[in-house]
Amino acid sequence: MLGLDAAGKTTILYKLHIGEVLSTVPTIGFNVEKVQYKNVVFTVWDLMQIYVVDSLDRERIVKAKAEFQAIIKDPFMLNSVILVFANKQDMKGAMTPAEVGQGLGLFELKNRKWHIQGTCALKGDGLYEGLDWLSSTLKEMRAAGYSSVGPSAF
Ligand code: G3D
Ligand code: MG
Repeated sequence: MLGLDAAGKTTILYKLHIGEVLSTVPTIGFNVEKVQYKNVVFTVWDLMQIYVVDSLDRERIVKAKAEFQAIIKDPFMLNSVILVFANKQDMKGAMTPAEVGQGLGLFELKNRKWHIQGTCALKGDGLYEGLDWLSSTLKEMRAAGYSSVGPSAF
């Protein structure tokens, strides 16, 4: 999970580890390298990337875009699926998920599986919708024959 400082990463991880959501959804297990959700184990570093954006911070979206584009163009990231959390949707004046997607250059991405999800990490809103997308997308990819995902030359 990546994103600029104060985007909400720690808050999201807190919610997913030990927050109230976890106590009501006991099927979730998390550790640094692997995420298990609905019987699908995600190996975080090779299958997916979660990028968190502070939707309130219009000034830093340019910086967030530069960081995001550098990450997803890394050779090790070329086949990974990308989930973007447009966080802090509870705040008045926040960019909509579509505006965040525009700001990051998501809509110009070719041949990548991506999804943008509005979230409020403080309440946990949207986090599970995002993980549901990852879960079903990774299942589809496995069904299509990807046993592991990485640069095709390897
Ligand atoms: P980071 O780990 O990406 O650096 P944090 O970000 O999770 O530490 O969050 C930075 C600040 O944003 C924290 O505020 C946190 O409470 C707040 N925050 C995170 N997610 C949300 C959200 O969805 N809505 C709102 N309104 N605030 C959020 P503090 O005051 O503790 O620095
Ligand atoms: Mg943090």
